[in-house]
Amino acid sequence: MSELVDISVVIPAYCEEQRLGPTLSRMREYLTQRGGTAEIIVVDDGSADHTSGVARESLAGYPRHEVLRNEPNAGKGASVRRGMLAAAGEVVLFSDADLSTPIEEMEKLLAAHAEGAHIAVGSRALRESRIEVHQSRLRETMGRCFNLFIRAFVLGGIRDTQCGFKSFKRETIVPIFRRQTIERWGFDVEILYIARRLGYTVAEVPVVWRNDEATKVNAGADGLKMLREALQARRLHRGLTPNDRENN
Ligand SMILES: Nc1nc2c(ncn2[C@@H]2O[C@H](COP(=O)(O)OP(=O)(O)O)[C@@H](O)[C@H]2O)c(=O)[nH]1
Ligand SMILES: [Mg+2]
Repeated sequence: MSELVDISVVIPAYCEEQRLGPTLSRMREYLTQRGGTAEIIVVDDGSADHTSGVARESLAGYPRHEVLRNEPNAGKGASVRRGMLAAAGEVVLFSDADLSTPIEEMEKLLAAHAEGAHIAVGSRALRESRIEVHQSRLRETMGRCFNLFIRAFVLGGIRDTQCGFKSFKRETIVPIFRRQTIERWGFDVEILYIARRLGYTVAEVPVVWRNDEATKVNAGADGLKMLREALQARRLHRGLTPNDRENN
């Protein structure tokens, strides 16, 4: 691995030639003005458009960056896993390509790490969360139902498992992401469940959310599949204990 940096930002991107350019410019600008060392990793997930080209162009000249590409499309979960395992940050954040949670919200996650959390997850479901642009009514309702189900049957204590803005301290990354098996939308629940079994502390942090209406998620079909995957994750990892942190 290359030398460590303060923070890595991993962006899974599937057919994002429209949204990725502005996102990367904003991230570059923000990370540059905040100082310290940072790297940006884009994982182009077998996009049929110019996602990789846009990523390379937008990141040209930025000191530390990487554009990885899956061939063919493998899923958001698979892409996040690949980026996380390639990252060199003391803290590694993954963020959606549409910046629905603005990049400056990372300071709130970093504050949670500074207070001792191994993992910090952005949340749209806390009283202090600020939803400036909502998802569709249907999507929001399905998200609520999904979270209720997850809370009851898989992972108590976390109100929003699905926000695409989560950060991890270096030491947790290999133990968690090497064990991740779910390659599509259900992966968030799996990595949080593994984290819980391994005894890592997870802080749920209220963030700003400005929904971008373009979406690749199909609330019905993907939602059902995610429920199945969450139960599968529980079955698969329920035997893990904190002693397994070392054996991965
Ligand atoms: N790697 C990968 N990422 C995807 C895929 N579909 C969507 N994404 C990424 O996942 C993130 C969230 O997608 P988005 O369509 O905004 O979902 P929504 O905001 O939850 O409706 C974005 O960064 C997308 O580029 C996929 O098949 N593979
Ligand atoms: Mg989105």
